[in-house]
Parts: sequence; structure tokens; C-alpha cells
Amino acid sequence: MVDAYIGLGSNLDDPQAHIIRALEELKQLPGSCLVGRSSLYVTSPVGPQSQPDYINAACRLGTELGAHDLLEQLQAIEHCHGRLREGEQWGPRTLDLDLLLYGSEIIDMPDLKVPHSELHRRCFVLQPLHEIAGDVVVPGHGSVSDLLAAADCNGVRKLDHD
Ligand code: A4P
Ligand code: MG
Repeated sequence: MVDAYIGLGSNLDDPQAHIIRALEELKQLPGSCLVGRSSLYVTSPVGPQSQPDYINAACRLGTELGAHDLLEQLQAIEHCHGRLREGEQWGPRTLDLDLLLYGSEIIDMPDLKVPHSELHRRCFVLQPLHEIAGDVVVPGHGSVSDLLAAADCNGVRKLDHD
């Protein structure tokens, strides 16, 4: 079993519902179990500003899937949520599932980079991740706690109820 951390994001068509449904779907992945999940956060968009706020969250899976198989499963879930890949970079989306960490592995392939290449500087990822993995080290960058302390977290707010 490997501990994998997934970042979830949505800012179209009832984002909160997409995130909650995606967490249920992640629970059903073969050879995997959902071990923990963060609260939901309302976050200002990073990238083009002319798009709605996001809902972001993070979860931890114990999984027997290899990293590429897991990525394929994540993309299948995104597809079921009507995710289109034709807009501008960092544009709006119904559901984005990023493989943030896969154990302590560093993977640098054209289609898969782990740790996720922006993870260490993005508060909308670090804040939810910190709830479930404060002591975890992001290979090459340091602990999630230290990274969060150095990040700009304006525009990231925990939802009271989800
Ligand atoms: N890929 C490589 N590594 C990974 C990985 N670790 N996890 C490849 C997932 N995918 C990975 O991804 C493009 C390609 O990245 C995939 O084919 C996969 O093989 P994508 O999901 O099709 O496109 P994307 O998500 O638009 O690209 P990108 O550049 O990864 O965007 P990000 O970094 O995911 O950023 N602002 C707020 N507040 N909250 C957000 O959630 N999200 C984004 C998207 C921008 N601004 C945001 C948020
Ligand atoms: Mg993505």
C-alpha cells in the first residue's frame, strides 16, 4: 500500500457538489481506500481572474494502484464530471483531480510529474493538505507545514459546513 494524496478543485456547475461526489467516487477506486479528507475551502482563482472562485480539498488514499494507473482512474472520474480540456491554461473546470504525492516518490515523466509541479507554492493546495498531512515531506521542497508557513494564503477560506 502506498499513501497517495489527491488535490480536488472545481469552479463550475455547483462546485461543492462536484467535490463531494468525487470524494465518494475516490472511495470506490479499485485496490484503494480513502483514509482521510480535508475540509472544503473557498479559494480565489489562481491564473485568469475572470472565472468563479474555486472549491478545493485534499484527500489521502491508501492504494495498491501504480501511479500511472491511479492517474488514469483520476482522469476517468474527471471525465464523468463533464471535464473538458479545451479552454485556456488554468481556466475554469467542473473537476480537477491532481496527484499531489505518491508515497515519497519523485516521478518526472511527460504525462506525470509527482510531486505536482505547483504544489509547493499554492496555498489552495497546501492549506487542505496541511489538515491531513502537516508532517508529510514534499520531496525536494520540505514539510507541508513549512511550505504553508511561507505561502500567501490571502483568498483561501475554510467552509464552515460541507
Ligand atoms: N499531469 C502531470 N502530472 C500530473 C499530476 N501530478 N496530476 C498531466 C495530474 N495530472 C498530471 O492536466 C494536464 C496534464 O497534466 C494531464 O494530461 C496529465 O497527464 P489537466 O488536468 O488536463 O489540465 P490542467 O489541470 O488545466 O493543467 P495544470 O497545468 O495541471 O493545471 P493545474 O496546475 O491543475 O491548475 N485556482 C484555485 N483557486 N484553485 C484551483 O484548483 N486550479 C487550477 C488548475 C488553476 N487555478 C486554480 C485551481
Ligand atoms: Mg490538473
